[in-house]
Amino acid sequence: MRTVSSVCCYCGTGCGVRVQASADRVLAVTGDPDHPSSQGRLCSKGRALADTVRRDDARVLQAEWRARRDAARIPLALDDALDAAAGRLADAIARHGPDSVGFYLSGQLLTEDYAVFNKLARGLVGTNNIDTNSRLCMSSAVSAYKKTLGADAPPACYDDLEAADVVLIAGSNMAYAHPVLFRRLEAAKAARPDLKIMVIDPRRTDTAALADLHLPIAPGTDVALFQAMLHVMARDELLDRDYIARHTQGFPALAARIRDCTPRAAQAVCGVPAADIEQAARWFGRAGAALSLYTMGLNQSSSGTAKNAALIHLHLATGQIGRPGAGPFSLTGQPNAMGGREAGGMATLLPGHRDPADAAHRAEVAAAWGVDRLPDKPGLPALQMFDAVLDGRIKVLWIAATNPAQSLPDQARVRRALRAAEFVIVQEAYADAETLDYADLVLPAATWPEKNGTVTNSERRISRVRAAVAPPGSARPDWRLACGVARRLAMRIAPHKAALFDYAGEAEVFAEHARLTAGRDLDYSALDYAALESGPRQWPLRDGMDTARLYADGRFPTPDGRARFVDVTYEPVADAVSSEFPLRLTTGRLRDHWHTMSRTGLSATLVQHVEEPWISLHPHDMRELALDEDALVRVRSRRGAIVLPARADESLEPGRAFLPMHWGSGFMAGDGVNALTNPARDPISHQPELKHSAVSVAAARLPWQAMGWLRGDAAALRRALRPWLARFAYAVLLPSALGGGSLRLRLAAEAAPDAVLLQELARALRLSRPAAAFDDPARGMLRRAGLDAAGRPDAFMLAGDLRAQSAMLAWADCGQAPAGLARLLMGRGAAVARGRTVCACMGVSDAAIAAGIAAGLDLDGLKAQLGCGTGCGSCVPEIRGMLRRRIPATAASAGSAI
Ligand SMILES: Nc1nc2c(c(=O)[nH]1)N[C@H]1C(S)=C(S)[C@@H](COP(=O)(O)OP(=O)(O)OC[C@H]3O[C@@H](n4cnc5c(=O)[nH]c(N)nc54)[C@H](O)[C@@H]3O)O[C@H]1N2
Ligand SMILES: Nc1nc2c(c(=O)[nH]1)N[C@H]1C(S)=C(S)[C@@H](COP(=O)(O)OP(=O)(O)OC[C@H]3O[C@@H](n4cnc5c(=O)[nH]c(N)nc54)[C@H](O)[C@@H]3O)O[C@H]1N2
Ligand code: SF4
Ligand SMILES: [Mo]
Repeated sequence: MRTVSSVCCYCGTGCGVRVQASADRVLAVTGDPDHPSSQGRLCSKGRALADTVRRDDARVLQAEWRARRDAARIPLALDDALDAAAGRLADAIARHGPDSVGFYLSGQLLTEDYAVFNKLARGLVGTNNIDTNSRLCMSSAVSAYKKTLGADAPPACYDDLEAADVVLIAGSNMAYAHPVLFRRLEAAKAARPDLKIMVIDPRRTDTAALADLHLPIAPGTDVALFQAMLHVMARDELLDRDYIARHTQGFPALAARIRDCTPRAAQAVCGVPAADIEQAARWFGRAGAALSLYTMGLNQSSSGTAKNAALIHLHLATGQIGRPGAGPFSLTGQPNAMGGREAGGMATLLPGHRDPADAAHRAEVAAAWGVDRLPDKPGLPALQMFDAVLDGRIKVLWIAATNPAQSLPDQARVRRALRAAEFVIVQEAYADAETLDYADLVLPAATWPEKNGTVTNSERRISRVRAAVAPPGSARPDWRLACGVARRLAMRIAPHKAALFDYAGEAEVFAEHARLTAGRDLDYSALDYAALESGPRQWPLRDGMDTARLYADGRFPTPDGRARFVDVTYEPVADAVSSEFPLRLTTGRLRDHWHTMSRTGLSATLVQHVEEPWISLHPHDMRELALDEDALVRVRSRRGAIVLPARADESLEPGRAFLPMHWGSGFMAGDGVNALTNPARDPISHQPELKHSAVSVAAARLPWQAMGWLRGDAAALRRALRPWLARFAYAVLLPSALGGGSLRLRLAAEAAPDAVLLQELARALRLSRPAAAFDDPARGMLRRAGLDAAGRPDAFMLAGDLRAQSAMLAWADCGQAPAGLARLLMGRGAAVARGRTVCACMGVSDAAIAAGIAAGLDLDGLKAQLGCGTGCGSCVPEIRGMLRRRIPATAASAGSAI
């Protein structure tokens, strides 16, 4: 057994982990007390990492390809697959030129992966068509940092959470998305109750629950709010005129612009009381140290760059930057979106924070790589790349470590593009990612914890990622797959370049990349793997020393050393609400799921927090639409529709709706959440407006309903049952912890399926010969339960009549087969309320917590008696919410989960 130090592969907090492993098994993952960014803390996702490590069929274990689109894919030796990829690329380049190739990569790649892909795309293929899912994530933050501060560098660090006396959280639900940082903020607030926290979010999230002031802003209107705050600060003389004069430029134009941006005017746009805007401005303007933390509520917007800039302006205008506790701190989403920005892993960037439009920058990179020149034609950002695939400009698309058939907006269009491409290469680690449906060639990728490399977290800290086990099957690290194709492609199109991809290992790739940062704002050219052995390092390195905070001297990386105010104006969201689409839908994250769930969906612990997708609506809208709790609804936007249950949620304002981003076509009928979302994008960052779509919600009349449950490995069962999703108007496959690991299935249709289809369904659910049955196929009813050889619950189905649902779920879970199974199936058993897990670490349900609250326990009492909240602490905000509301268990399941 050995232990390696590495980093959690989920969010940009970048917590350090220790991985205990035997030859080919990860035994345990714990927090690394020596990691300076996290000091041993992990959230529920980090603690469940070991559960998601798979080496079986849940993984892509070998390469596959298909000769024709209508053929099934067949396994292929890895060498042949790399040859095939090189052959298709060479062919496209020869026939249509280098820009007929596109690379769509991911903020979850390691810096070494980006470095090699970048050299392959720009240095060998000769195209700038290389972009990543960071386009959906961080690109507005990048654009705004560059426009205002002169370089793409978050100026603050995590220690500023404790040093600040005002924290402004905008468009971030860090209680869910950056839980370990939120833990620090909670602790800071507990230690110093006068620390002021403000949250700007259309929803009253668990993050907002910690705030002294919550501004439930109308989606998309942040610029108006920030400009009004600046207006108040100017009016009340809270600006740092001296800082503005000495360290910035462009303020007069902005000052003129905001003269009319009164809080009253902003109230009309943002739906936030003017008095609260005044309050927020005064707190910020009078703060000793003001820190802002912001993420997708600002970035994922058709005015994302303007939103970011308008917030940064508040800091520049008050001199709240470059000091402990002060600064505009954009939190990174993915674990290595920062590394991607450093390595130039986007169409609009080159390595070392360089610009592909700058000839000198191109020449520097070309020289470092040993190639003559880099292409000067601008590359296509993500959405435009898919447009180019659709209209035939791009023939070969290579996708790695991202799942665009779920995560890109306007899925109908994305899927048309994937079908239209001549050749799609998908480099994937997990076997059930939706995008694999469109792959002509599958390359088997190694994943965490099988990869070596580096990542950079939100506070500019570079950590080593270390492999704990070897990859299973033919899977290989992403950079190696890229090198394998690159060498073969070079032999076909430019043999002298083949040697450019002969790296001895990750250390050599990193060294080449790090050299490219020399003399740049992020300079870490002094680093190599040996230097990183002593622990993570925070760029830029000056005289060999880390830098915790940037711009302490008020000098910015612009030609004149001054930061810029940019003249921004409020622009409304792209998708206007109308009588046909009257509701404002926003989308976002849940605490225990990661994106498209290819990994978190495999953990029996993590799937328990929120077991299924639903749309949240304000109770008033539920009444207006005459919807009962959990009624199935059809949600429509101008681009698509999905069917799912609706639930009342007091954390929303009337007229607004929320959907989690996690469920796609691999889990539900239809194209998933992004069937609805809008591809409209910010003109500067090209980031799409994933946070706002105008939608309508109406009851879906689907009277025939069914549910099923099967014990076993949820991933394998899901693969077997996935074809059923397409056969019903509403269908979901839900990995479940019930009975120690299982899959649930929910279906609904306008009319009962015929008897043949029902029997087929029963067979798929292992219920052809059930232990107990209560059938009436003519009326579409089949109620059955089966036992395994040991007499334990194995499967059940309730088709056409769901009355027995909660009794059967309890039966499935408790593992006993009562004599009266048939009675239970008929719905004559006692209904058992099943709790929802709130505390994932200790397995404590909402029912148990509600009972504790009813018995008079406070937070400490609940922790002591039930153990909840004593593990990673990710559930504490939710428990606090329950305490505040003193809500009963069933209502808690409905309301507080998102
Ligand atoms: N549990 C979990 N954590 C994650 C991830 C995950 O998948 N799961 N993913 C990681 C990644 S890649 C990212 S990018 C981050 C994202 O982290 P966050 O940005 O914190 O997460 P989201 O839930 O997408 O959105 C944040 C909030 O923006 C609000 N919002 C919507 N529209 C607006 C608006 O117009 N203005 C304002 N001010 N707010 C608005 C939403 O109501 C939501 O609460 O999370 C990272 N961490
Ligand atoms: N509606 C809506 N949509 C959104 C968002 C939203 O807020 N709302 N947020 C957007 C944001 S911020 C983001 S970051 C994206 C995320 O969207 P995606 O990037 O599509 O989401 P993931 O599920 O993380 O996809 C990563 C894929 O890589 C695979 N994988 C894991 N490890 C490895 C590896 O080491 N190598 C390789 N080659 N593959 C690996 C995983 O199995 C998975 O299929 O979603 C965006 N889409
Ligand atoms: S906060 Fe959680 S998900 Fe993010 S890096 Fe830390 S342990 Fe991983
Ligand atoms: Mo993201």
